[in-house]
Amino acid sequence: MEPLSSSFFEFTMLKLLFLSTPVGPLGSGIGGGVELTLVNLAQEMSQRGHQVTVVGPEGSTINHVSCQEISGTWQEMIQNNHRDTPIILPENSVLGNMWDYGRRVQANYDLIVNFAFDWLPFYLTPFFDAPIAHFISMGSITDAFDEIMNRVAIKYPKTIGVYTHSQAETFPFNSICRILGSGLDLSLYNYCDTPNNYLAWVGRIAPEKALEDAIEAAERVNIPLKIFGKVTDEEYWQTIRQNYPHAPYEYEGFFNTVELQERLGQCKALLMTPRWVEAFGNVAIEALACGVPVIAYQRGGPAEIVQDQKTGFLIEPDSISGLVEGINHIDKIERKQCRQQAEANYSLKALGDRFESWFDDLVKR
Ligand code: HBI
Repeated sequence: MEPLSSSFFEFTMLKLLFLSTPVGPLGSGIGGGVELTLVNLAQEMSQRGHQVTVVGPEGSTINHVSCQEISGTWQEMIQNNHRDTPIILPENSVLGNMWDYGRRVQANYDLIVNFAFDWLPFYLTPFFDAPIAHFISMGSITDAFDEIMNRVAIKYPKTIGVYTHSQAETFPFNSICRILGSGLDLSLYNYCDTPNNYLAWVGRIAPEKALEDAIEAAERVNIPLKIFGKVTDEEYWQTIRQNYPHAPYEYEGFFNTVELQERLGQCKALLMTPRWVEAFGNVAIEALACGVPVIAYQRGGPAEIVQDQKTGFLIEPDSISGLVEGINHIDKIERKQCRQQAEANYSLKALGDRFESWFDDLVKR
């Protein structure tokens, strides 16, 4: 007998309110990978007939989905905090204002989805009538924040979603997280079979991403490194520039998806060198979608994405000579396999299916 196809299971159409990250407007790139995940998911859910409204800081933009812009002061990036940093909210906080808006309109929605990696939405959860799903985009950073997430995880099981197992393992509530992965609109990414002799590095330019390791590896193999992404820590970037005056790198800037994929596709490999447990690494699947193999440290999200020796290389963490070895063997990887992996695991359909069934479970309860 044929197995039941997934379309056999009909989901009820939902009214969804997505509350974005408060670190900057949606579309600016300041919010890193979670911006891309939110946009992709909002568009896919709308496509499936759900009614989606996105709430974001003033200046936010998203195509084909209604967007409510909220004024106020942006939230500081939490990755600059230490374990014992207390919770900080600025005057006229955009995060506070976004959640005030959510409270006022909650009766019009079946489910609120939080994309902010911040204390306030977790603290507010019991005060809301509407159910709230929290999609968290980073690993554990501070004790105070872990504590409030843990309370929500225990009181409202399965309402916390994460990208990967390794990300979940950084939290005390790892066993009750929903693992959701990520996905892309693959039709926007062109497969490129004939790269130039360039390496790529993509991400927010900040210390936890350890761009300096990629630059050092590029210098040793003497292949130009193209750097894509927003500088979110200017001091760090200036230090890099001083420390590597002769390395063959070029800073290209921050690009939208269409422009990025065109440039990224022409590179021989993507280097991913995070010092921390990267929750996922959307840039890894963007590279794979273009046919670009990924050379990544074997920790965090990239270690769950890259198929070692098949779609890239997993390297001993923090080893520059490991990166060099990966680069020297890059021609052993078939670029077609990379695109195929993206199609199998990281399509919009795969992303939509995982989130839709999560939302459906939460609304039914
Ligand atoms: N910091 N305070 C705060 N809130 C966020 O939502 C947040 C952040 N830092 C980074 C971040 N989100 C995103 O870049 C994720 O993609 C990691």
